[in-house]
Amino acid sequence: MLYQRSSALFEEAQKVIPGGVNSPVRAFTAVGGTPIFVEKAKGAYLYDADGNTLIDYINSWGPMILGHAHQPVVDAVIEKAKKGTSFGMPTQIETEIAALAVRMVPNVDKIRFVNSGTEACMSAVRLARGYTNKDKIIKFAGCYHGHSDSFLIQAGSGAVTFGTPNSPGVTKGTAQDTLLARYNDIAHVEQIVAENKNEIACIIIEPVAGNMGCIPPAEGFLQALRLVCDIHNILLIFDEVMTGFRLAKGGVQELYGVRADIVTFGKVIGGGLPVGAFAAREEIMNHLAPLGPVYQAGTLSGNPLAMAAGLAMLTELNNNTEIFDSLAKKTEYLHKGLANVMQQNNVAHTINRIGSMISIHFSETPVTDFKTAAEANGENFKTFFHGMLREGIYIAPSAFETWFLCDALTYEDLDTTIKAAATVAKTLQ
Ligand code: HOZ
Repeated sequence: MLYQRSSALFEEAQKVIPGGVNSPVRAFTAVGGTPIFVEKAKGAYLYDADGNTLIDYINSWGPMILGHAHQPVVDAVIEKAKKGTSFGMPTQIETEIAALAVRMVPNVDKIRFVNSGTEACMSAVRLARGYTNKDKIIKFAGCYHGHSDSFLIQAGSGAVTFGTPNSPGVTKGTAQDTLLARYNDIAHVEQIVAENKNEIACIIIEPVAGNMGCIPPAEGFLQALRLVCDIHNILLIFDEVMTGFRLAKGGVQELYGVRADIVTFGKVIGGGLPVGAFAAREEIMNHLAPLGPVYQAGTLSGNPLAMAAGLAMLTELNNNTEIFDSLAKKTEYLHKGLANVMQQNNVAHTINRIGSMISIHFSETPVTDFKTAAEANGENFKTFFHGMLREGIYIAPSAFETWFLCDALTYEDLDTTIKAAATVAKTLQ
């Protein structure tokens, strides 16, 4: 495959955009090489600036669960755009998507739309602090809740990919209110809670972690967290930016039968347009301005194009919940195929999977938290990434990310992917 045009475009971009990208992981720094510039995408395929076709396992980092340029979503956006693209005033479609979202998700009465997952998590924590009148929060090492200051403490995703899990620019004052726990380690959470009695407003967690590769919660872990929160009057925030409307209609709350106090969304809820949201029971949400004292606002919040894309997407997922099962089956098929080729070539590996989220760590031991994810063989990951790319398969350019499957993928695509992995596995240690 040739990347001449992508290389030239990257050169140009670097002159006017820091690192040539608007989000760091895209720069390929972690795996080396030149980022691929996309021309267009349709269904499960990306078409790049050099005329290459790639099977896409990122799907814009999650939103495109039905595949790229899905016709009902595209049509909804075009129709809306003809009527104006932003008003900064209420529109009926905001109520329509809000009503649908709160019907689909358990334990929430009201939802507020924002523009990104970062904004959703940042606002959810402010709401939790305002509601409980407490300052400290617990987050988990390797979890990523966007790039707002409180969360850039041992953060996953791009932050750890670039070796800055604690970013310069975050003040000591902010950092001291973020307490750090080990994922899947309830004893550690209990210890931190005991050491900070009556000071913790909320525990925020990716209930299925997706920013250190894919790491599902250990059995009983989410239930135990719920109990700790109930006992100590702490709000439990599920960051479902990746998992919401992807793993099930009602997300992880539905899948694991565990209730969260506040849930944050992004990605799928916007149908590929910039949308985030946070939702909770009425008594919590009513603390938000204009009803309550906790301030949060945005000119483009509830933007009509974004709402139209999100509504078309959620409507389809609500009407056809079989998609979640069919995606899970495809992901299981891919898992088995990849595991087989790695075993046949004696490559140490761990594949974690749940629903349509999957990732591979080149590790002999189970990957259950940030430490075990970070101990995996990074060189093998780089070789694997570039090998797959040469074979026409696009996976995330970092081991600290998850692959997201889309409904447009066929079993033929999956077989092509497994065949590619068989070729690449021969080059791994
Ligand atoms: N941090 C994002 C994924 N976890 C990457 C977003 C992007 O580069 O588009």
